[in-house]
Amino acid sequence: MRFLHVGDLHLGKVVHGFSMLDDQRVTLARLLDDAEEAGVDALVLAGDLYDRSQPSAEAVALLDWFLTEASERGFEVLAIPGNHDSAERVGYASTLLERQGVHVPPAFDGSLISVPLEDEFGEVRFWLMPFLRPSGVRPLFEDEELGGDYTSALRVVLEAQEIDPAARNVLVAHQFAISGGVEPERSDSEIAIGGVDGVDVAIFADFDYVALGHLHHPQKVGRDVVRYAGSLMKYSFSEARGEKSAVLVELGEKGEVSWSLVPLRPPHDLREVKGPLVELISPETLAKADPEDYLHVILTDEEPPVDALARLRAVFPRLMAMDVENSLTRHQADLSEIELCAEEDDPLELFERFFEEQNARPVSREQRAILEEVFEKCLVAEEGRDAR
Ligand SMILES: [Mn+2]
Repeated sequence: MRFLHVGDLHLGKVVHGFSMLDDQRVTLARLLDDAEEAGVDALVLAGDLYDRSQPSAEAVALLDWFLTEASERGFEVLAIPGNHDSAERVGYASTLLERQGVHVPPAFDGSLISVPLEDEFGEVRFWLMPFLRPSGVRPLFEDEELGGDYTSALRVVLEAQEIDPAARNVLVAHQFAISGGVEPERSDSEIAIGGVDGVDVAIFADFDYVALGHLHHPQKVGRDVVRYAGSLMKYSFSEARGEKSAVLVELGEKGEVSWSLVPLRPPHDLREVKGPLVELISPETLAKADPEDYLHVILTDEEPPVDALARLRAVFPRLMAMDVENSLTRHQADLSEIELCAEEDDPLELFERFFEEQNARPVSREQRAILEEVFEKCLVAEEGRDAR
């Protein structure tokens, strides 16, 4: 049995004003080709299918296309809603979809649906656990004394299912998994659930493979076969370094699990570049990496040209953000320590001190002349008003 485990799709996501829809479609199309080439039996989608609980019509159309295409190529699809999804909306028509080999759980009522798939060694059960919060579990298990922690809530849910530990079982879940108190690596495009959201992977001991969604950086948690596939694409600058992948999992007889990473192939990368403007837009630099990529530019010029943004946009059509990092910005980091006392000081002197704190240099003689003139005019105007 071979399946491809894919993490957070976030269809319809907008990153720094850029819709990811077109790139998501291309990435998914390439993924389907890779799945076909690898000869997989199933696609596992571990939650956050959409970026929002009320996705746009375009995002819905994209998932529609993807599921139809996957089904037409003969893949079984096992999908769960994540914390970004509305479980009810994602579960729409799930009974009908099941007949086409697309398995999505209906709204959670205390029992998990499990999908049996067959191979030469017998049956593999895929357990589909939608994203759960303790508050959603407690009312369904009133005999248990459940607190607010995720581990106990999910343990109760799993213990209530008839899972045969001697058979082959795969869990699909969308939670914040931790192992022995060690927290995995996070990214900025995830939304922290907050509080005691960690789920100890010890409660997943009966599963031969745990296909996780929620964290956007591909990684294992504890056992090698408890994995986050990571997100479909890079959705924040904190993900610029590192690559995205899906996990190709192969199950043999009970106890035999192997896996490898299948790199995802988005049409444009998301990168961070840093340096002086002239260097960043020089032909040499532009030849080294695709200027059509999504970019976060960090300018290091001491005095960035006023038209820097326009010049960057002229060569980088997918410029997402521009920041400046120089002696001035470094200095401003500790500006909060300035103490200015407006009561006692001469306004001009006060301004000079402020200028120096902010710019890390005193006002020049020319600037001082201009300041004197401006302050003089202000004072005259104010006295005039007072006299009236
Ligand atoms: Mn996510």
